[in-house]
Amino acid sequence: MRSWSSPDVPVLPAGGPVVRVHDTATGELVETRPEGPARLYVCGITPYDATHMGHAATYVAFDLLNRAWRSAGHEVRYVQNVTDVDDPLLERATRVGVDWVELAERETELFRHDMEALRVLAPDHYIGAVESIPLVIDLIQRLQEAGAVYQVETDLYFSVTADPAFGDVSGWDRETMLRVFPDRGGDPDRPGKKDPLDCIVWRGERDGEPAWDSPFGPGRPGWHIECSAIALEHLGSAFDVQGGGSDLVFPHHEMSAGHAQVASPGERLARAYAHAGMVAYDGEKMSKSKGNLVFVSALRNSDVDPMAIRLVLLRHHYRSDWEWTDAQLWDAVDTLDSWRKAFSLGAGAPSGPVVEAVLAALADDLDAPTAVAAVEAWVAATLGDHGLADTSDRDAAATLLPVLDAALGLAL
Ligand code: 5CA
Ligand code: ZN
Repeated sequence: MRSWSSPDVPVLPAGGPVVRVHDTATGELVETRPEGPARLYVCGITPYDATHMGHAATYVAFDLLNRAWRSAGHEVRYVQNVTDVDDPLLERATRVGVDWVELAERETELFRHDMEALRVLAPDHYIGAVESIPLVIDLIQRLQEAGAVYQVETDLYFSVTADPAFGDVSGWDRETMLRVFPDRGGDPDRPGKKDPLDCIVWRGERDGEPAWDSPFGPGRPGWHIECSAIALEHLGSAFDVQGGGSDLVFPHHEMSAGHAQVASPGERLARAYAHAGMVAYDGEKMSKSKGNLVFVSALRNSDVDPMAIRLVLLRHHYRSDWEWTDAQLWDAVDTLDSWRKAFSLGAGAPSGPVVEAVLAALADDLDAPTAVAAVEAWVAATLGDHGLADTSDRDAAATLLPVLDAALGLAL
């Protein structure tokens, strides 16, 4: 499917440091050591509603990783999916009386515009679930050959016990898995299942639902296998980072990793699993199902500077859970005003240490708040807290602006 247009990224003269990210599977910061291009898979939207600030925060987080790798001199191969057929999308389409294909296309198009406005670099491969059905079928057949698939009525399930490493991505115990599973698309109580945690890989056709032919009868892909199949096809196994929000740790990333590992024993899906914190609004996780949403497109339509939205997101560490408030947006608008004023002077406080601090912070588990604080300190010194501006660096703006653009995605 069509991706969106990437903004140009200025090429920085000095190479940035080695990039470290927090890996959920080990609970540790790990150094990424890409062999050839750095390979990144980030779970994409289920397009039944517009992009909210939670989505935006997650995609901006992994955009920082993409940018940090580029700053470190790596090429990046970036893949993202679109879950363009799944239960929530079909339910919403039925409820509002629109064709599910139309709904998915409309919301995906809105998402592309939101990503462009926020200067999120586009994936090289932007792949829908529907167009990946042949890949899903192949992967299910490999799982069948490994004896990891069984049938319940017209549905096919993946046996989690077939994966000796099951549980390694989340590190969760069985009790926690069982508690969370039903809220995240699982069906632990379905009669006929071998293990309550087994997940659907092929859902047989139901009345009124779309279905595609397959060797297992008409139906559609399960959710987790969609991401395994797309990632393996476009990145291969043991790619550098799989990313998504922390609500995907279990079951989604656990199961996707399980499918890949059982299909190719001894190989892991990703080397690191990175997760962004949840953005809340009005006291609860922002979610399409709860409806407590702040949409990127609504702010864009009211002429809010998308760079101010991006700055609000950057001021929170990607791994923290936080709550969106409008006050943070107005504060970011004011901050950008002062930044633009400082940069319009051309000269300013010494820029070298700021460049270093920004690149070091982002390479250190995408620490955007520390990077932003370094810029704020430079702006304060340049504008002069007490009217005594420090303008000792004649080329400060010319040095810093491309770094803000390349590393933070902020074009002023
Ligand atoms: N299509 C699947 C992934 S394959 C999906 O989870 N779609 S989604 O539209 O529900 O979410 C898209 C991305 O936004 C996921 O990475 C999800 O973890 C993240 N996300 C959803 N809600 C929030 C939130 N409130 N805060 C931060 N990230 C969120
Ligand atoms: Zn996914």
